[in-house]
Amino acid sequence: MKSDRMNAFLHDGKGVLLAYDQGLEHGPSTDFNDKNIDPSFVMDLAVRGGFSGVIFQKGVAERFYDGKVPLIVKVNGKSALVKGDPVSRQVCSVEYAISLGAKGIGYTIYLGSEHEATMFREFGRIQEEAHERGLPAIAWVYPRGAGVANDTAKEIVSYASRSALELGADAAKIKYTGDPDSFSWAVKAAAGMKVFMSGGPKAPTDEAFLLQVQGAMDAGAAGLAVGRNAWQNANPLKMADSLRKVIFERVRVEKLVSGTSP
Ligand code: FBP
Repeated sequence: MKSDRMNAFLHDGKGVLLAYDQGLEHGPSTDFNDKNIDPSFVMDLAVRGGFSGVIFQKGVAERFYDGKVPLIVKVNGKSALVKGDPVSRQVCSVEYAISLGAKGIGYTIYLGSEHEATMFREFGRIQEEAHERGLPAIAWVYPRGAGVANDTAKEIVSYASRSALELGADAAKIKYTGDPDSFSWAVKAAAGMKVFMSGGPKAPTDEAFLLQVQGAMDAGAAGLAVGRNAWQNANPLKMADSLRKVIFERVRVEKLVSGTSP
């Protein structure tokens, strides 16, 4: 039966994780401003915003992780500069991530890439090592490459969550399909493995983003792993507060927005 390795990141089975590896994945000029380019700003947001986990690459963890929120170290990564079907290779060992304080190991798999076999094999090794050490292996499963036409289609997103299950992940971070109905199929495909909605680029309004999160939760997600929609927000603590209400208390977004939430 499934284990409770994810418990370090969950309250009543739900969690909200703050992701900050975009400096490598996208480059600082794409996503950062004068405030959020400083990893201390995001570490502080993770603590004061009540996040259930924070996600760093090892270099940021080494210098900025303060131990106050459970840590996930992303152990693979790539830049946005390489073209063609993506491959993201290991850049940090499980052992080293643990020495930095990691309570979870993160790994991105580009499902459908011509290099997926490389990432499957590497994730397999990392997942086994993480489990031997009692840590969860969290798979970012992003369908991508020439063979993937629409990475938010129901059949593609459910393929992502199911692949994470089959590959032994304790949780999968997947893109939102756009509505609770179709996302619930991706949750079902995960067969009890925890599913986290991936935040994505900043939504036009706070309400629009919160509605996506609500939709994912209505569909049975365990929570959210968010980066840009949190630390790019003009008032990130208020956004964090709203996310906690939607995820943990299941306050409806309409109530939050009209200011009549309990
Ligand atoms: P966001 O909420 O900012 O989308 O962060 C989630 C995340 O998975 C990050 O961990 C990662 O850096 C980024 O998205 C990758 O985005 P993409 O591959 O879609 O460009």
